Amino acid sequence: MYQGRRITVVIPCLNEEEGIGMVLARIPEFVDEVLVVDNGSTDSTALIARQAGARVIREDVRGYGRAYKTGLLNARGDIIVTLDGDHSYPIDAVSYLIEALLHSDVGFISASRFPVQNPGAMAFTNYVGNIILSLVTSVLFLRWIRDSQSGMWIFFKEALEKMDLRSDGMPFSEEIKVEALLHPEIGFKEIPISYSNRAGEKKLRPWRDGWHNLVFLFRKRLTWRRNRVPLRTAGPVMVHVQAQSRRERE
Ligand SMILES: Nc1nc2c(ncn2[C@@H]2O[C@H](COP(=O)(O)OP(=O)(O)O)[C@@H](O)[C@H]2O)c(=O)[nH]1
Ligand SMILES: [Mg+2]
Repeated sequence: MYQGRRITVVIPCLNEEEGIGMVLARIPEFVDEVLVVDNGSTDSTALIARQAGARVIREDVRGYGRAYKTGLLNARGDIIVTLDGDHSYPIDAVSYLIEALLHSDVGFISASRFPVQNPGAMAFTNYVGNIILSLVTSVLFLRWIRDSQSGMWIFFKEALEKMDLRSDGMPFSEEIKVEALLHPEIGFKEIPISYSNRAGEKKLRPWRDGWHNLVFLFRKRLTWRRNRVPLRTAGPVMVHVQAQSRRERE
């Protein structure tokens, strides 16, 4: 519990046995629930996570977005914090970022890895790719975003009811930010964090994933419908309206 709010940390993991133990050991005491979504790992990620006290949820269908969808559906907290299982995001910043969320007027905070504080932590190809994808996102959706690919987010769970999240793959990261950015009732803000070298082997394939993420942004822009949910409507009604409009679209 943090100031009367239940906190859930969601971590998608695909073979992260080298990092997950270090991540879980540093999760603050006030976190109520830690969900590790094991995306079909063939190493001891699940075992290490269970031993460290996390709830492990198995999701056999591969994909970063798919793992997140499963984790978020199972999250019971009022506030959700996400990060990678590779020990690259600053766990020590969790309390500070929750404070920032509670004291801001937005429902979604993304932890920005820019400006880069530790140049060795991000390969040059990834750096350039991140800049291009963030610029394209900013131009397409007419909102400034510095790090569209960050995997660390802090948000009120109720924001999920207002989102239309479709990607099962790496574009999920940019998609959730675009949904928060554009929804007038959520609100979006970025706060810089320090980012470190990942432990274990990289899962991201820069060229392939970069290209998919770029194409996804254009498709998202073309299918985006403004005000598809009415403003100032209560949660359950909103879900209903959103479900209707989604059916209309199909
Ligand atoms: N790329 C990828 N990552 C996954 C998948 N399922 C879970 N993950 C986890 O998602 C996080 C992000 O992947 P990572 O390689 O660290 O990407 P990067 O941080 O963008 O370089 C890691 O904790 C992965 O273990 C998947 O199918 N693909
Ligand atoms: Mg990572």
